[in-house]
Amino acid sequence: MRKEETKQAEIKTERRSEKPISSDQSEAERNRFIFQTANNAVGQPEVGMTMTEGPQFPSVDRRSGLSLQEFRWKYLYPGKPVVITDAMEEWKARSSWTFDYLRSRYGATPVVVHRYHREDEYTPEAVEHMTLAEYIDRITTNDWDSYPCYLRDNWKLFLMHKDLMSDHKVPKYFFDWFKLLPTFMRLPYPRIFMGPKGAITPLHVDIWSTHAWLSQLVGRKRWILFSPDQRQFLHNYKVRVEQPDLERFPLFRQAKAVECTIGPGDTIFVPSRWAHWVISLEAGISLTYNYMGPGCFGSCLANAVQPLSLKRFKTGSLRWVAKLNPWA
Ligand SMILES: O=C(O)CCC(=O)C(=O)O
Ligand SMILES: [Fe+2]
Repeated sequence: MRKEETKQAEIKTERRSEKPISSDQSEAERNRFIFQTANNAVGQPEVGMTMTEGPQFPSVDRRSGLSLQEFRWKYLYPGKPVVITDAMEEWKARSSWTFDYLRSRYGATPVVVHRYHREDEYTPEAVEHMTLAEYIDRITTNDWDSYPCYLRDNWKLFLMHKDLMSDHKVPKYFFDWFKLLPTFMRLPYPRIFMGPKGAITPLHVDIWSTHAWLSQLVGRKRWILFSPDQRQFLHNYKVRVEQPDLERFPLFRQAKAVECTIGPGDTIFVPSRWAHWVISLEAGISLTYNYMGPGCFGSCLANAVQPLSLKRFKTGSLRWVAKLNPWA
């Protein structure tokens, strides 16, 4: 079970391994960028931080009442991110999912959390095991500096507590063509992210060049996104967006980003091959799916028949997926 979890974490993002950050960058410099980043977010200033200017990059569109047709022609087919502010209005999770609620109902559930190290960032080995209640207690009483642990990509909560599945519904915009493939060729979704204030997801593109959507239930997150044509400036996604080492990664200066801050009730659509970097501005909870659709059929199908799928078929781990996937 643990092995499978680690494997999932490994395959979730396509990202080259990291080299240590340059040691001549002082702690203060590193923090300055993070805090500027956090403070430039739209919304209320953080307690204890000084609010600087507004967002640094052009904003991702925020839309409500978006028709399926408009979503397709304006965002999905051209591959343009969008924040949809009313895609989860009817979800039970929209009102019920709070840290207290999840803690009181599912607190005894064992979870695996990923510890972030300054030098290596996330590695498959750096995981810790505890109950959900313990984890929630830690992230609601610590920030990233004192507790750099992120519950990432967790789909087992849904497996262990089937009732959680009915708390959300896939919004009409995100039809997943993986539904038409046998279960062993798919990755298990949905996944939950839960983390403390300041939690970071390093720059990456999503697995199999899938499209993704993520709905925010609790807390705000700031996203910085780069379109696929910016890839040449991203040094194989090795740049730390929060503290870019421009001597090592000089092309990053030329990279053009867009950004948004999402909060409870918002759903972000991240098109295939868009690199993204994410920071939690408060302790938060998100639910996410990666999916196959126009623009990423080739990469998804190529990957779906890779040895990983065959291995999962052989080892029977498809049973987990079959049990989880709502359409299986
Ligand atoms: O919410 C986050 O921290 C990052 C989510 C993400 O990029 C992903 O699920 O691939
Ligand atoms: Fe991602």
